[in-house]
Amino acid sequence: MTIDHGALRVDIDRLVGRLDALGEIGAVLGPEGERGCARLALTDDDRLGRDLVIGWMRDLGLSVTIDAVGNVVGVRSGEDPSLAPVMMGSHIDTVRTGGRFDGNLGVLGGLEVVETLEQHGLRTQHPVAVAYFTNEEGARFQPDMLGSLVYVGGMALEEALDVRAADDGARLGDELARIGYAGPTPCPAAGAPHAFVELHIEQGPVLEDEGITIGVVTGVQGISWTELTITGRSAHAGTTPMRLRVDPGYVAAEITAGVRAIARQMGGSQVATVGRCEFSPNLVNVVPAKVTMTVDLRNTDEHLLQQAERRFEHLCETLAADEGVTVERRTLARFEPVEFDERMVDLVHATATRLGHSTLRMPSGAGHDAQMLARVCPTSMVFVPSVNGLSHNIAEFTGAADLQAGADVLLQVVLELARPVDPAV
Ligand code: HGY
Ligand code: MN
Ligand code: MN
Repeated sequence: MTIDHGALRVDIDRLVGRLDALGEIGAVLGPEGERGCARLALTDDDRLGRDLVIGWMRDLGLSVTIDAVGNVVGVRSGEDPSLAPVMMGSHIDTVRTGGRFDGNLGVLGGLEVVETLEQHGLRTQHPVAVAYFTNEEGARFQPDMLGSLVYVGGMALEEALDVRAADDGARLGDELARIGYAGPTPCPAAGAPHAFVELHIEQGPVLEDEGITIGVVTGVQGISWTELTITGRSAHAGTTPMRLRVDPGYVAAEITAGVRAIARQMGGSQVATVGRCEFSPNLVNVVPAKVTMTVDLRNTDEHLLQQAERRFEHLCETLAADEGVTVERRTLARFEPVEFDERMVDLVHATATRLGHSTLRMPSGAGHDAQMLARVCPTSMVFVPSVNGLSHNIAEFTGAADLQAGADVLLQVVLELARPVDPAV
């Protein structure tokens, strides 16, 4: 039977149906009708989401493996089993104020590609795989992209299993066992995929601002996460003169403003964020004893990111000396910028153009599992627009037409890489 491979398109209603079903697990409904999602890694909701997706994988006849850090891979056999699979994938864990598309689209878009191939009885030379990786967000356990980092051999399994959760101190390995996802498959993975393609929402405003449908992702910017523990001296808020205070709360505020100033002065792609800041004892009439906070610095250029890190470090040292506090630093994540394989980027670009979509080559501001898979195989990403540029926000949204465009590009890219057995028309 001959099939016009180039004319194949995904079933957008089926894809949106799965996105909605998965989005109901850990659903967070907002006052304006926003429909977000909170499924922090290795929580009971994460387990429910994992179970649901594995069920869909098995319904599609995929052979499913779970590895020792909880990464799940479903494989559709190819004509030549000796060939490495073309892999699609992303993550299904979310941040606490997450949306229904971040990560989920890359996994469920991959399942939709598989189901479209099944539906048309289309066989491929290479096996085709769909994966979801553990703890991509890094919201509960750091670093982010932990599962895919272990998968590619960038972090030792034992080290990953011993990571403690930022919220309740739970050990990652214990949580993995508790939810039943400490799998038997060894990691790092025995062999690398033939190629890896990740469909993802942009999570920023660029595509929407420029009226572009497909982001052709050229790489991922560098990430530097630091946790600071600032220790001062708790004292009475009423009786302690300002000149006698050793106030970590003041230092935390100066660091928050200071890293923002560094990013503003450096310009370009430099960004700086203080996302977590916890006072202790956190009481209205007590000069704090201690503050724990995080600083997230990113830049597309490694040298500029190092420059931002040096300026941040100098700021901490100067404030500590002036106020008399101690500042302990702990690196939570540090990844250099990644450039994707030029041929893969060109393939995404040519495919999106062939399908008639507007395109823009762009780096990713967010971290993704693709930046880890790029260490072991040719990798690229397909972006679709985020309404109002919002993500890590329960108002995150991408319309069906853009979802369809992204999934169709994914389908055609994977077809090109996996090589159909049936002759094209
Ligand atoms: O932080 C990030 O960029 C990703 O969402 N983990
Ligand atoms: Mn993501
Ligand atoms: Mn995210």
